[in-house]
Amino acid sequence: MFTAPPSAPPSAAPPSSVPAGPDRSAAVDRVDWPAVARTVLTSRAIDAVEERELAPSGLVKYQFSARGHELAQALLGLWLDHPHDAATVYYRSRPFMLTAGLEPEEAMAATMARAGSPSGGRDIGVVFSLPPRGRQTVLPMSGDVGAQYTPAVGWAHGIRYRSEILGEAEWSGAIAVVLGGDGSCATPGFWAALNMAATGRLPLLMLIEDNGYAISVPSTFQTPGANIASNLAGYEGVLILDGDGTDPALAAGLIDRAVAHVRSGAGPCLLRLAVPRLCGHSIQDNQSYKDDATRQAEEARDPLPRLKAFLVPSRLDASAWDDLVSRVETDVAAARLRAEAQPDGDPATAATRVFSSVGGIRRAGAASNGSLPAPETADGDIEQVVGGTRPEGVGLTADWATSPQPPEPVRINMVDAIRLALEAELTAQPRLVVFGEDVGVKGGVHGLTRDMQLKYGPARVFDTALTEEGIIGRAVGLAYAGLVPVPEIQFRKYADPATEQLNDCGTVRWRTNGRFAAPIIVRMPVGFSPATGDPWHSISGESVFAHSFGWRVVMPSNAEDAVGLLRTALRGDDPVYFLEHRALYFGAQARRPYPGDDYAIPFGVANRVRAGDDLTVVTWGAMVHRCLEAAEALDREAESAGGDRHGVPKASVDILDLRTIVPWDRAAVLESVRRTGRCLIVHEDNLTAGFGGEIAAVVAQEAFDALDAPVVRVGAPDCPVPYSLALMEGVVPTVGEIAGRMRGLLGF
Ligand SMILES: Cc1ncc(C[n+]2csc(CCOP(=O)(O)OP(=O)(O)O)c2C)c(N)n1
Repeated sequence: MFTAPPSAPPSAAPPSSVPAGPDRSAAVDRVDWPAVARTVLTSRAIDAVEERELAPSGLVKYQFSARGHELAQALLGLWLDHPHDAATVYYRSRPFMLTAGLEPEEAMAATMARAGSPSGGRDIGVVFSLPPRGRQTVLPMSGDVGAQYTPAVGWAHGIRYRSEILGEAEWSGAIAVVLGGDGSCATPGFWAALNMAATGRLPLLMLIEDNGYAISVPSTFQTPGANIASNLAGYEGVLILDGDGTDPALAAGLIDRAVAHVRSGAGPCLLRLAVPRLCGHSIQDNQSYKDDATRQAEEARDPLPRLKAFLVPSRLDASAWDDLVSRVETDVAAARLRAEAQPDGDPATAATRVFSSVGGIRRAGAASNGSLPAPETADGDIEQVVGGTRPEGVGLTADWATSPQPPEPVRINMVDAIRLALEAELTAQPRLVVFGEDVGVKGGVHGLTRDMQLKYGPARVFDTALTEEGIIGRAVGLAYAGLVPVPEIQFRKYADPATEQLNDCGTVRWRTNGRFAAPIIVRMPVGFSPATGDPWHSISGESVFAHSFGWRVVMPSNAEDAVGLLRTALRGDDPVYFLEHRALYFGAQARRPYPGDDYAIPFGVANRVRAGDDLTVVTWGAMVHRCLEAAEALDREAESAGGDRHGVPKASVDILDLRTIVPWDRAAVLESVRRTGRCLIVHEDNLTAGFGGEIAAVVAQEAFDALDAPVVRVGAPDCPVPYSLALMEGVVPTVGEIAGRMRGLLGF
């Protein structure tokens, strides 16, 4: 039976005492209090303009105030003075953004969706990111509560890697910071991050701004006893601090202690600061769930009058305070007019910057292994300021080799070929790291990373905790820190818990208007195994990935292609799903000679694995081999019947292995269909909304007049893959079924 927790929000109240620790009262004297006051007042003035004028008049659609939260954030920003400090934030973090260098004009341009906002009007105005402006970098946040945590862990890990493994002294002492509310403490991202930071002793500061509510739901629903700090008192490896975020001296002391702890390399810290939310969750929220007494108690804890009382007259005389107030009001009013006068973005640009401007597909002849300059975009902006290797000009390019070099006579398994390619890239790219569940000591559940840790060390090839959200979120943060992360998801189905991070990763470039990128290469086994199937390990599922934004989707059918495509992925600027078919890891059909340590294949170029004139077959992954077998079965039939319609003892079937689903080679498919007049699409993913539907639609639209027969798709029925091999025959397309469809189309 559901039992509601007590509805009173005790977390809104500050703790009665400050936890023991070194005396940080000296911190108070080091604070630039006029700067703190300016930030608090500026944030308050922007909120006032939006709440009273811009939102009611419809100019701001999503209005989120930070009233009550300002002081804690304004203080924290002062401590982030290392050039490689970075933070992930949330929608109530505008005061903190002002400390990072966000201008009031940009802030209001953002909420009014104007062209001059950091996202160019693409994202909600309080969903922030900001490349470094002499202060902390603000990494792209997500609209998903809790999704901000694990990328911050990745940045913390990146600091450790760059300072200790790459020996870049300038990264030493930097920290990662993440801001979140009390509601976010109930999310998987929070726990994954806490766990990873604590087990890795990573330099991460988690600031929890506890205002007692998540929209209307009191924090008693989020955390037992409503105080995350007291619950975590025994959590090993994390310094837990707790205090009143409206008390200037106390908050400054706690922040000073928290930052000093994390900077010293002693490990992460969680700092909970109790703050009042002096507004609705957003402007639409009338706070009907708070009674008058609660609201009065919150008003009594407003940090602004507390700050004034703290500063005036002992640190600032009254007239200086008044001057500051009126200057801020004048500045914000002027900034508002400038923001309002900004144009809207150009609709013609709305769908740009989804992928790298070089599309992850660099042409042969580009610099072979040197630095690449950041490309100029059409409007003259420099693209990709943060994330991946490109901004620092240290990335390698993939130069296309049309034929494998050097030719090796020995055919090897696809699993070994992928291992060799990964090792070659680990050697070539010191920033590349490989990680996931069991990939370290064990060498992966398929042995793909066998001995890799021995060769490259535990800093470059390592095990992770069992949290897919954590694996991908960490990868995203590592990519922001300029590394080349190659996370492994143990099986396709187990990417499910990481869905939020995966989807958010794909939209980073677009929603930051090209400024940030998170090129991560996610390897995962997919599909049935030759020994058995099952609903958990045997999913193919590429169409779901193809439907998400900003991802390249790669699915090789043999060892040689796997090497060439993996190299392109590892040297590109876009996130890539690299789908490795389980039946092909050790399957004889997929064996090829190792094509060499420089071999690369461009994305979006299909491979004609069999040439013919009467039927086009479009396929990928393990189905390539079944289609070949089916065509060979037809050859035998043609032979015994005395030849095909051309009198040749072969079925004239053109088979295209797409190799990459995003992008897919439309030109090759259309050229073939225009020649053959018939099209069969074969995939292992289930039929409804499978990628075959996309191809069929394009063929119908673009080559309708060339078709002599309906476009036919073969795929799994809409059910999971069964455990029994016998039952599996009824789900995964068989050679017999494919041959039957070929026969039907050839005879149409
Ligand atoms: C994953 C997810 N679920 C639900 C929401 C809708 N939502 C937006 S803010 C919010 C409350 C968050 O509260 P808290 O973390 O305490 O921050 P506060 O707004 O109180 O500062 C909810 C439920 C969301 N954005 N993301």
